Parts: sequence; structure tokens; C-alpha cells
Amino acid sequence: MSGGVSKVQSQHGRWTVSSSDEEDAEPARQTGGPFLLTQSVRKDYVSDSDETVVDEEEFGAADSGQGSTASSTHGPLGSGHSRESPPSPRASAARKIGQEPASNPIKTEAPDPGRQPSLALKRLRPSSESGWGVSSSDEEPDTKAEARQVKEELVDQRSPGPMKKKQRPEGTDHHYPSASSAAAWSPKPESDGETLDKWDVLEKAKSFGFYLTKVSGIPAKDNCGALHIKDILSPLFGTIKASAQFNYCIDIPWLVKQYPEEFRTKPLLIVHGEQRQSKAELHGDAHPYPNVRLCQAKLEIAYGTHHTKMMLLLYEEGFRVVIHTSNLIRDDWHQKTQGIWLSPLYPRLPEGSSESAGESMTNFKRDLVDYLTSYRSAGLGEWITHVKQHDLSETRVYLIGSTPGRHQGNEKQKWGHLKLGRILSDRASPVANPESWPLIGQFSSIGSLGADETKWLCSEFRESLATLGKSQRSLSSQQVPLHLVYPTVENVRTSLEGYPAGGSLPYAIVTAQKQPWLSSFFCRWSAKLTGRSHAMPHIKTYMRASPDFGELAWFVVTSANLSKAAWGMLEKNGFQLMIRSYELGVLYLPKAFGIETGRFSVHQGRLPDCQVSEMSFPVPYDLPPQRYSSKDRPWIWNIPYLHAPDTNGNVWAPS
Ligand code: K8D
Repeated sequence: MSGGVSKVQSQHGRWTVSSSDEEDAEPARQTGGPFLLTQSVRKDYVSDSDETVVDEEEFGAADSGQGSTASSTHGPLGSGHSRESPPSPRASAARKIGQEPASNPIKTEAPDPGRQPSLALKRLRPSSESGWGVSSSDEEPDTKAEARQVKEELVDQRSPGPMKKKQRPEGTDHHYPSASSAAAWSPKPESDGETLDKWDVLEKAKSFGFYLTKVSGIPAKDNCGALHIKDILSPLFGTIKASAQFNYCIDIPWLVKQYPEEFRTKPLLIVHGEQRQSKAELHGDAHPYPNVRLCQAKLEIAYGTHHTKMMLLLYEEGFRVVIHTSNLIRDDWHQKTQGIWLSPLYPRLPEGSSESAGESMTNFKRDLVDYLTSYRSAGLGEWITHVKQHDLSETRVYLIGSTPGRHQGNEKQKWGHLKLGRILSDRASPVANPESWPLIGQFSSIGSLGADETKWLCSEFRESLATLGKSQRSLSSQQVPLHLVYPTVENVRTSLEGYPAGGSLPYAIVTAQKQPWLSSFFCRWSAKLTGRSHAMPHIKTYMRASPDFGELAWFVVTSANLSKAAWGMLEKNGFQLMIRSYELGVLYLPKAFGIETGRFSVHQGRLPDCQVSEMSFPVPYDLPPQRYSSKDRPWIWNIPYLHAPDTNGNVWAPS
């Protein structure tokens, strides 16, 4: 690692304890904080005779950044009060990864009936360095084939394939993009600007642009179609001229290494929310890289964070937007379930195009410009210009963003849950029995949601998400079932990472104690059909499913956890929506993919040979969600778990 000496410690006290009602924010993710080791297995339940010396390579520990030190960059603060947790992590935190040797190279295999030895003993890929952006000798052949396939899907959209002109599908309306919008760059002939043929429908529905991150240590078939950050930044996706990385936790030396060598010196703008000392540290980290510029997102409301995870990639060939859920640190791309939306390759508009050119039927361009403008930052000006200069008309998704503020009037419905509710009102198709179509939320952290479910969760939040078309706007959302998918302690313990995975699931004990009522909504993490049951979620998704969970009315992948800080809370009798954090996600509506039934069919798991299904949505975890049993408890990161060792033989003992 090229970073300097770690200076992670003692980031306490950045936040003072709040006496106001500001407890809705999620706890700061203490990636850089002082921390309590996941001590290696306690002797009282592991007999010496079980001791096994484990080759570090067997666990990928030879790779810098792998091993038990990971936990020490994600562990909870000693203080039980989340408000005192400084959002310190970032660069310094990340840099710490890989600098400290594994504290305990000798692992003890603990007897654990529930344990799945295959997880612990599986040989992991040597490291994420085997991404195919590096030298060919490092590459796995199948990885390259996959990359080519992804390229065909996402870069070569200009080759229309076999063409056949057909009749307009029934029910095609103005929400659907006209064939002419594609004509600017598609060689497909005969577009008359009005008709929309089946070829278009299939072509456009072909890819949802939805991907998961690659998981080290699982069978290759389960990583089919999954992407590492090196894949996303590879020349196969475009020749990078400049890029912008929006994120929360950023390890600059690691990030630079994810770019192919030929792109490492191209201008890179990092948009972050760091303040004071951690901002200074981030600047220190950037100093060795003259091409790296930093842009600090304003956070003028207490307890806000810059959660947004987005890449803007300016290519010789055009422009691409990537909205995802991973921090820019090695651990977030290693053994977690993370979501990625990849835009198509956007062509550059002809010189002198009008302001309104290149808009999509989802108004994605306008919304992205509005989102970027909300930073009110000079550093983003040129990126707003880049967006304006490209044709985003092929975008099929809606942008759902949050930006800090007390939004009123016209602004109110541009952000957070009110934005989602507005799009669902304006653009989603009603269903016959809405009260039997459950809502599912899935996330990696939980804020303080109030004394009972009526305060926010089952009132404004569920009301917005339960909207389906104008007629059903806020109609008896009280009856819509709500399932909240969040890992149990057992999920974390038996995960690929073991307890250290809990460092990215920062639900705090003080918060949990205030909302025992929330337990009745909880469902376990399970992703058998994607092979990701043991890759803990850092993805966040929200969806509306049919009564039998076989169809979806819509699907969202986002950075937004289950918190008022992220989604917004109504104040002043609904006059304003108060949002603390920056968040970004995308909404999939079936009609925008030419699916006129207004419902995606649900597809779980991968089809053979990395195929993607054309009309069914690849839901990344098992449905229906399974409620917690009476023994299950939600993962809470700042209490000890000493009585059962994790996959790697460690326990969790936060300070
Ligand atoms: C993140 C306040 C964070 C809390 C939760 C998360 C999460 C993040 C930051 N800090 O997404 O789980 O951006 O990873």
C-alpha cells in the first residue's frame, strides 16, 4: 500500500451528544475508529486439540488488506452513544487495512455445529488484484470471457443486432421512449419517431444494468455477471479521459490502483463529506497524486453524511454513470453483497444541441443535473457540463436521490421518500389488491425511527412507498404488509467475513433499545439462489412484490438505509421534508422496460452460462422473506458476541 503511516486513532468527540430529536440519523460508521479486536477464539470453548495452523494463503491473508485487521477498521466505538461516533473512517481507516499484520496468524478452529466448514476452508481467490484490469498473467480466463460479455451488453449498444421491423406493442404510451431517441446514434433504420417495435422492446429490456459485486471465495458460477471495481474501470467499458467518484469511505491509494495503469493519471475528482481532521487526512492521502482533486460536500444539517456512491466516467467514446452501494475500500468489494446500476454508454450530443436534448423518458438527465447542482459546489460545474453534453435518452431508470435540506414547495417532492412516492404515483401501474402486495425493505443500517411504528415507518415512509398510481395514492397504506430484511447475529457469525462483516452493519445498541417494536418486521438475510447467503449485504433495496412474491411492481437499489436521515422526515405538519444525508439510487419500473403488464416477473439466481433473463428482474436475495424466529436477533455492532466463534474462529468484543 502506498499510503503513509496510519493515523486512524482518536477520532472521538467530533459529534457531541445531542439533546434534540436528532437521533434519527444512522450511527456513524466507525471505520477508522478505535476498536475492539475481534479477539481470536476464546480458550474456554475451544480446546487446544482443535488447534489448526492455517496457511494464510488459504484465507487470502497474503493479500494486503485481507485478514483480521479488517475488523479493526470497521469496529464500533467504545462509547455506546452513536452520536459520539465520529464519521471518521475514510481514507485513514482504509489505509489502515493491510498495514497491520493479522493480529493472530494462527487461527483456531472452533467446534461449531452450525458452522459451514466449506466457508472457512474454501480457498479464496488470491486477491482482488486478479481483476482483469491488470496484467494478463493475473487474469482468470473465465473472468475475461465474462468481461467480454458484459462489454457486449453494455458498450456495444450501438450494434443493434438482427433487425426486424414490427408493429407497435399495445398500450405503448408517451412514457416509453420513442424509437427516434435512439436514432441519433443507432444504425437501426426505419425509425419514424412514433412506432415502437418489438425489436426495440426486446433490445431495450435486454439489460437492466443491475449487477452485484464479485464475491471472493464462492464458486465461479455464482460470480457470473458480477463485477469487481476493476471490471467497471476497465478499458473494455470505455477509454477514461476523466472520472468523478462520489462516496463515503475512500482509500485513495487503493482506489487509484483499481484503475488500469493507462488511466491512473487521468483527472480524478473525489466527492466526499469529510470535515476537519479527517478531511485534512484525505487531502494528505491525495497529495501523492497530482491528478486527484477533492470536493467536499456541504453537510449543514447535523448528523448528515455523504452516503452517495456514484461514478461519473468521461470516455473518449462518451459518458457513463454508475450508481452503486460500495465504499471505495478493498473490503467493500471483497466478500459482500453490493449492488451496481451501470448506465448505457451515453454518446456525446452534437455541438450546439439544445438544453433539453438527450433527456430520457424517466427525466434522468434533468434529475441528475438537479442532484449535482444541489451540492452548490464549483468543483462539480464541469461534471454538470459533461452530463449536459451527452445523450442520456436511453436511460430506463428513475433517479431517486436525497440531498440535505429542509425542502419545501416544489423542492419537496424532488428528494427522498416523497420523490419515490411521486414517481410511483405518476408512473407506476395500479394493481387489483394493493393491500396484499407487500413492501420489502432491505438495508445494512437502521436509524432511530421513533417510539412506535406510527411515528415514521408505517406513516409517511410506508405511505410513500405503498403508492401505485394516482388512484391509490396514500389509500389505506396501513394495510400493506412490510418486511424488513436485515442480517441476524447468526447471519453475520456464519458469513464469509465472520463477525468483522458486522463492522459494516452499524446498528447501534442505543438505537435498537429504543425501538423493540421494530423486531416484528425483521426478516433474515438469505440469498441461496444467488450463492450469496454468506456474503453480508451492504446493498440496500426496496421493492413492491405481488402476494405470492412472483412479481414486482417496482424495485429500487440505493445507498439509503432505513433512516429518517436518508429518506427524509416530514416537519411542520408536512410543510417540509427534512433530509440530513446525501443518498442516491435508481428505481426500476416495468413500463420503462417496455413491459406493459406493469410487473416484472421475479427471477432468482443465475441462469446457466451467465445468461440474463430478458423480462424478469434478478432479485438479489430469497423471496419470500423469512421472518426472524423467536431466537433470532438483529445484528447490533457495538455489543459483544463471545459465546460462538465465527467462520474464522473469532469472537466479537467491541470496546
Ligand atoms: C455507511 C454514518 C454510515 C452508516 C452506514 C453505512 C452503510 C456507508 C456509512 N455512516 O451504508 O451501511 O456509506 O457505507
